[in-house]
Formats: sequence, structure tokens, C-alpha cells
Amino acid sequence: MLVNGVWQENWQPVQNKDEKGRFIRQTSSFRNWITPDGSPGITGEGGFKAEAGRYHLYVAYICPWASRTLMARALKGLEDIISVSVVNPKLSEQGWQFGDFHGSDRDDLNGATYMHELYTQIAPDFTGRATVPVLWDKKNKTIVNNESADIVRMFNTVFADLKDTGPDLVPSELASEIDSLNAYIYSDLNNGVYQAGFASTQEAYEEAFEKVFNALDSLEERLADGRKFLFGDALTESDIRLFVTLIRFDVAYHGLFKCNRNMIREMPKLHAYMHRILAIEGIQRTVNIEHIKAGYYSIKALNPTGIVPVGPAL
Ligand SMILES: N[C@@H](CCC(=O)N[C@@H](CS)C(=O)NCC(=O)O)C(=O)O
Repeated sequence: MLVNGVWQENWQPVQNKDEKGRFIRQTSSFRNWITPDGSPGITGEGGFKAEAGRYHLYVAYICPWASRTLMARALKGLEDIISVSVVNPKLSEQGWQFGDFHGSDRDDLNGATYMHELYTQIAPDFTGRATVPVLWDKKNKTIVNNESADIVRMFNTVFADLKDTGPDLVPSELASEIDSLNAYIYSDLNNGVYQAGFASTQEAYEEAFEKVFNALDSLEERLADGRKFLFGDALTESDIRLFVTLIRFDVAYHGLFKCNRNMIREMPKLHAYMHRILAIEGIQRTVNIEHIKAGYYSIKALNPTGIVPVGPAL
């Protein structure tokens, strides 16, 4: 991570922990919004008008938070107006690196070698982790936002004047229910699996393990009435959030994060639901299992040898 703009040698991918050994994720620092007319959004500064070709996403395919922005970009038909660079899946000694891994990119836009250079380029004394995703403004050469929840939400509406951006992922009549289900999926699943994987005490691990499988059981039950998606026939933001964890579960979280009561393939409703979403046009392009496996199993603190398991079969 960076401290006052300087990369720290003793950087660890394992983030902060509380007094019980529970993993704590850093909060995001850049919270500006693109808006149709460039006026300020919900948080941050104004000046980020919705324009085709102006914005760029920096992502890692391994990262569920980054992947949800890729999913929103695909579902909202924004692939031709928002460009993307993908970092190497393996965290280097200096965090995310651009490069040569199959399916990764060089940083043609800014010529950076490491993601942290983009943070210090715009905030020379930045302290914190140089996370993905980053939504970048090519015009002003700055970070618009590095919080995936904001990025997904803005993609849903702000480019609608430029082109038909398809179905609404947060219909107003469902907005508050979506927000509360999102919060539950985040705490008990998206971040819950990390809390299991990065727990530094048995108690913290078991607490997270229970939370994760209770959530999976309750979502399996929710889908038991035959609904296609979490809120019925139409896919919403909550489905994006659930999908990114489901698709990583059997190949990474079951093994590396010790979330091993069962696999998603053993939960018939969730398994079918995951494949239903994977089959939607554009979604397959946001999923790279090779990156996911290589990336998670390169986390030295959890897997010192770096050996990537051969299974499970996909
Ligand atoms: N709040 C952020 C979290 C993003 C995040 O934690 N990204 C991880 C990868 S999954 C990261 O870049 N970690 C690098 C690090 O911790 O140094 C979001 O949702 O956008």
C-alpha cells in the first residue's frame, strides 16, 4: 500500500483486522460521479459529464468488485463508449501490475507499470491501498471514482441520453429493497467469504463461515419458488452482486478461503441461477476463470507455495 505517496515494502494483501481477528476492508477514497450534465453527483465534485469515449475502467478479472462494474458496463450496452484495461491477476510486490499475463493489458493510456502509480499521479501524497476498480477520466487525467458500488449505480442511468442503455437495474419501485438486499449480500457473502479467508483467529473464521452458508441457504430458498432472478423475471443490481461471488466460489473460495461446507454446484437453484446469468449476452466476457484461479492462489499469505489447484473441473 501507499503511505504519503510512497510504496511500502512490507505491503500485505491481507487488509486490516479488528481485535477479534476479523478482516476489515478499506473504504474507498474517490467518490465523484459522472452525471448527464457534469453537475456534482451524490458525493464528491462535479465536472464529470457523461460523454462517449471519455471514461476508462481499470479492472482485475480476479476481483469481484471490479467484475461487477464490468457486468454493469456489459448489461447497459456501454462497452463501446467506456474502454477497459485489465491488470495481471497475480498481485506483485507492488500490488496490481499491468502486463503480459494472458488476457491482461499494458497501460496504454497512462504508461503505468503498477496501479499505484495512477493513484500517486493524481494524489502525490495518497495513503491507502491502490485498489481496482478505478473509473478514470481521460479528458482531465484523473480518477472519477474507485468505489464499485457507485460505478455500477452511475452506469445504470447516466449515459441514457447518449444511447439506449437497456433495462433499468434499479427500478424505483424496488430501490429500497434492492439496497437492503445489496447490503446483506455484501456483508454476508461478497465480503463474508473474504472474512472467512482472511480471518486470523478460529473464532473469526467460524463466524464468517456460518454467515456465508446461512446466506447461501437463504438465497437458495428464495429461488425455490422458480423465480429467474432475485426479484423475479428481471435482473437487478442485486443479481450482479450475488453472481460475482457465486462464480468464484467453487474455484477459489471453497478451497483457498476454506468455505467448504459445500460447493455452489451442490445447491441446485443457485447453480442454475448462476448459469442463467452467465448465459446473458456479454456476461461471459466479464468472467475469466484462469485469472480468478491464478489470482486468488497467488495470495502468498494464504498459499505460500503459489500452487494453483488443478480442479475443480469447470
Ligand atoms: N470498495 C472497493 C473495494 C475494491 C477492492 O477491495 N479491490 C481489491 C481487489 S478485489 C484490491 O484492489 N485490492 C488491492 C489491495 O488491497 O491493495 C470497491 O468495491 O470498489
